[in-house]
Amino acid sequence: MSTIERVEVLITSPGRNFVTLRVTTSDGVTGLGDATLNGRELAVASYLENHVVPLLIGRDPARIEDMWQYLFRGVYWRRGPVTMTAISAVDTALWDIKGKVAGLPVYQLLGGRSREGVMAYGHASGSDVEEMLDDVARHLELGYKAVRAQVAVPGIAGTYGVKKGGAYEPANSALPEEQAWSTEAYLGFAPGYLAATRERFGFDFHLLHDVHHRLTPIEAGRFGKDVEESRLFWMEDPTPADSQDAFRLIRKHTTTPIAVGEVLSSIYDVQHLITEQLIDYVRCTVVHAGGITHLRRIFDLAALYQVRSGSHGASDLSPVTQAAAVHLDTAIPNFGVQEYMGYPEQVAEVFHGGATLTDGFLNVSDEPGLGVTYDDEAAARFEYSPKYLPVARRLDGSIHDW
Ligand code: GCO
Ligand code: MG
Repeated sequence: MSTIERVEVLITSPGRNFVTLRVTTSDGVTGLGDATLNGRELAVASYLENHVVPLLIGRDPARIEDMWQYLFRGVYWRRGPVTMTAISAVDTALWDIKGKVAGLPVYQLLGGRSREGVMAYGHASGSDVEEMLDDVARHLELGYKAVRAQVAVPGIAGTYGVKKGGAYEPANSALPEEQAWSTEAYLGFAPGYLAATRERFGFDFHLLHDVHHRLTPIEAGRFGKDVEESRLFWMEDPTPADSQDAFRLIRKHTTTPIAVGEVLSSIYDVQHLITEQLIDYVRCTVVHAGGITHLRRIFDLAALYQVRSGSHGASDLSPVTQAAAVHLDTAIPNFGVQEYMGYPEQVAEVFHGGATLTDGFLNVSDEPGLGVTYDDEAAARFEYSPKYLPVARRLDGSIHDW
């Protein structure tokens, strides 16, 4: 029997921080898993190094489900983003190994192809409406069929989702940047620019918008109602999902579809959202929601309730996660859309291969496993430095959800 012989926790920063787990078997097969938790990278690295790696050595890499149960139930302290990201990394690496051993791409192990390509949505943003509209035009020219639109709220410094310079990178400083927030200003402004986007470009593409947990349920109900004529593909994270019940109130007021899940890490966090049909898209990801094994379970539950997938795919999720996500998206029946932001240029020096975008659709190659390799020499050139996500304060100085 082949056993797990070596497990390495690799940290690099090619334009942004990434933690990667590499598992090597006694037969010399290696598998990669992403273990990046933005702004909390070393917590996961330490959890892996001190509490997970010693448990893996000598075990059978083929027993993916058993390993998942062992790491989830065996820990006693259940769930939570640090634990679930660590489990994800192990799970993803074992799927990569299984694919290589079988000589098959991971999507084949998951049941094979359900679609020819995975529709991606890109990020259009601007410091004002004109800039955002130009960015939407650029995305449509690039072939995107789905575009997310975000504009800085006038008079409010540092809105989430808006690029500064080349790319959008919210984890931008050694200590958290403090950004301002005004719900009134946002609610008075955002519906107008979404309408302007439809006015200029019509309805022949999918338009998305991220509320980023900023509203109360009743405010979200009003927002959803105000944007109904813009026929959004979804409004994302209209309110924090700490209370799944809160979404009932939003549903009473609007038919705008709802997407939730990027900060959630287990099936229990989305159980009622799904079974009560309080959302339309579940946005959990491979890296933060327990790997391919657990995300498949979430998507299968969602399929029973006509909820589709819409995995988080920001640039703080490594190309290993993107590839794993596209393998899963390719195979599941209830795929919705996949977020795709792209990466800083240097990322391709460290991570080779992975998902490729053509005419708005992502695909993975037929290489065995996930189809991503890690370049140690390149990785060594990019040293880790701590970077935090911002925090938000209301205009009176009190903390708001970022
Ligand atoms: C998204 C997200 C991101 C997050 C980021 C945090 O929809 O892509 O909201 O932009 O803010 O991933 O690490
Ligand atoms: Mg989001």
